[in-house]
Amino acid sequence: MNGRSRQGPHAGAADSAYCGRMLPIDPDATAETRALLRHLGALEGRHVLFGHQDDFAYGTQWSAEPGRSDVHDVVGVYPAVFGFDLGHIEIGADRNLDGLSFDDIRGWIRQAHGLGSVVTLSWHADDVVSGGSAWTKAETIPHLLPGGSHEQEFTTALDRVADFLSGLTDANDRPVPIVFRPYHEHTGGWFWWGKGLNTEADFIALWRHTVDHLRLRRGLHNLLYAYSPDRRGIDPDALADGYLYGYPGDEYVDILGLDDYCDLGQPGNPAPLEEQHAVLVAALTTTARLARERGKLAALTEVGTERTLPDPWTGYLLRALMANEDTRRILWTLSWRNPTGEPERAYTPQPGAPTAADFAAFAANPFVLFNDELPDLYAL
Ligand code: BMA
Repeated sequence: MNGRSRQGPHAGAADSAYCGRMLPIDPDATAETRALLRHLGALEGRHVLFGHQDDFAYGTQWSAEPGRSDVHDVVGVYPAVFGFDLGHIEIGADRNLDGLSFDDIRGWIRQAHGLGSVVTLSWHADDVVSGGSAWTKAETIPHLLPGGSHEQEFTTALDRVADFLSGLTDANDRPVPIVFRPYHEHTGGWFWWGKGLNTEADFIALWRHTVDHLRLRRGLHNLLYAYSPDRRGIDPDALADGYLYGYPGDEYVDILGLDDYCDLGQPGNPAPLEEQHAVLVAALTTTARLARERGKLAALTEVGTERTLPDPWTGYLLRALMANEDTRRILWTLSWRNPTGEPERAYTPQPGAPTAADFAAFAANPFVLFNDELPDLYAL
């Protein structure tokens, strides 16, 4: 049961700020990949898509139940964007870093695409130099680049990513368009590719090398590339400069993303809530403006709405997304995963949870699209 509006979006490509001319960085992108970017561009300023990480895989109180979704349990519809993570594909593992089998992930990607939603993949890549996790704090990048001590190992890692991505096909054997979001949150110092551990030039070189490898050497043409710095590593008084730290260039990025957990009432942030909200709005405004200046799309590629807020969805997140003309151009918002048995770490509510009614109100807002209200994002 849900009280959601059934009104579909009324956007057409001709109404888009880009008049339907927006093109992927890959001149050889598949027709469906080009269509996805164009159709997303046509929704800009009119709607925001709701996304959830690992939505089909498990929820706070279940795992491996085909067709189940915490989001669906609460609002009766699936997300418009599905995120999954490739971490551990680079070491040739059968399961990702959260224990999900890559065969299952491939199936969920097909399922999400078959429903007409957007699929985005992040990559918590291990540090192939030390064998440590993505959270290894070492200057790893120079060892991976051409001429580096682990160039060969890194080529193998990239090839394993490419092998997985090239196996993602739909029911007609066409490649599924994927928003690939590697090396996320690089403005923070917690991943081996992060700021403070490497030079900015090396981060840019890593990004470009990765895109070139997938596109030119491996011939993958079903990818849109999303760049996603984390707000925590960006000075709120110098948002644009901080955002662009490590930006690999307009030829290497399709979507300007932002990850933000720190401006949403986390216990670790001592600033009054309204101040935090203002920073969230400013960060989204900056992201969308920088995207527009470059003819790119913008998205809130990860967000952590705090469960302790009274109305985290309508009163906080949606208010920020609808705050002004710029924030309204943020194309999607993706909530992170709901680990089984850990309700305190869930980023979307359970039926009956204190914030479930607010989540349903968020879903019912005509500005917000879930799967059932999407136009055909892949129509040629
Ligand atoms: C992080 C946490 C980790 C998880 C990783 C990849 O943000 O949720 O527990 O392993 O994402 O999903």
